Amino acid sequence: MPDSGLTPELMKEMYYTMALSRALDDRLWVLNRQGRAPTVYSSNGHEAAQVGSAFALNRGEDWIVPYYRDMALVLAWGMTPREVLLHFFAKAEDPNSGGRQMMAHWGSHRLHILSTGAVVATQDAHAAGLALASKILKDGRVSVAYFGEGSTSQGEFHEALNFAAVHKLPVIFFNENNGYAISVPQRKQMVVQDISAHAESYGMPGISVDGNDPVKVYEVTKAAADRARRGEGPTLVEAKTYRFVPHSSDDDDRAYRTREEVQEHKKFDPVVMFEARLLADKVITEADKAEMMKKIKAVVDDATTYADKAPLPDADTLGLYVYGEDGK
Ligand SMILES: Cc1ncc(C[n+]2csc(CCOP(=O)(O)OP(=O)(O)O)c2C)c(N)n1
Ligand SMILES: [Mg+2]
Repeated sequence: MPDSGLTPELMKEMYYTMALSRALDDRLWVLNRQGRAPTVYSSNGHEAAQVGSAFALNRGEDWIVPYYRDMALVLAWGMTPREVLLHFFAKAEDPNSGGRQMMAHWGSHRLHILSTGAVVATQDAHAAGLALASKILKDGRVSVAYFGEGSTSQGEFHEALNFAAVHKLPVIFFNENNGYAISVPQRKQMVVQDISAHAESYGMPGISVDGNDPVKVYEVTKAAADRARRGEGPTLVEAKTYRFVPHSSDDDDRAYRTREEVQEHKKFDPVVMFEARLLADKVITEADKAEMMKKIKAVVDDATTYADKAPLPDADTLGLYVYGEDGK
């Protein structure tokens, strides 16, 4: 057992969350092809990075500012599968936006998830702003911005890092580097190999970690959160990973990467590898695994049925939150 402070119970919960996310994601693709979920953005392949980092934070108490790739993250943070599917079906009861936001644009007052902006990298500045508020309020919270490597070409990324470093803000910039920005491979997006290299320019630690290993991600994120809570300022974390599915359900990744490449990366599937490790370390047994899979199937089925039956938003509420509380 690694000396990570992770108990077997927590590891089991991490694995359950990763496997749940993968199963929910598989269901979403089916629902999309049936014409029921308009668009799907997946965390498929990113589960270890998202769940490992979430477990290192005060889930539901700290602030996260996710992006569309972060379904496993919001599940780890406390969003329920029912809530996820209510969102993908754009139902009135969707806690993310009452059925108004684009799919996979997360947000929750209850869980301290700042509403996702569609413009990539804006979340970096939002997280720095939240961290500034925490510093002023002395509320002990850490804020975490999650973003893809492609978004680091945006000015906001650099402005947010600089601002956070100057003001020693309790924030973590958490990069999920999957090597592609839709069809654009990293080598066409930037010259540097490691996103973490940017940290040096702004005077903060920058760490690259195997994003397919949830325990390693947990350790690195925990150290960054401890540093932030001690008042020592921000950290840039880069979790190197891969997405196994197209960018979204509207993308065809065969146009820009070979099937052989995808298969090669599947050897490092974070869900499969973590499961094998927990079985080998006897953290879970085959019987535990079978029980978890049964539960996951029931939970995914329940969420689908529940969200399917839930009512759509009333047309009279169309302007609500757009022009003001009363929608006028
Ligand atoms: C400023 C801006 N430019 C372009 C887009 C369109 N867009 C949406 S996602 C995306 C790719 C982002 O790739 P990356 O940051 O690597 O994240 P990934 O999807 O790979 O996790 C682009 C170009 C956008 N939303 N915002
Ligand atoms: Mg990317």
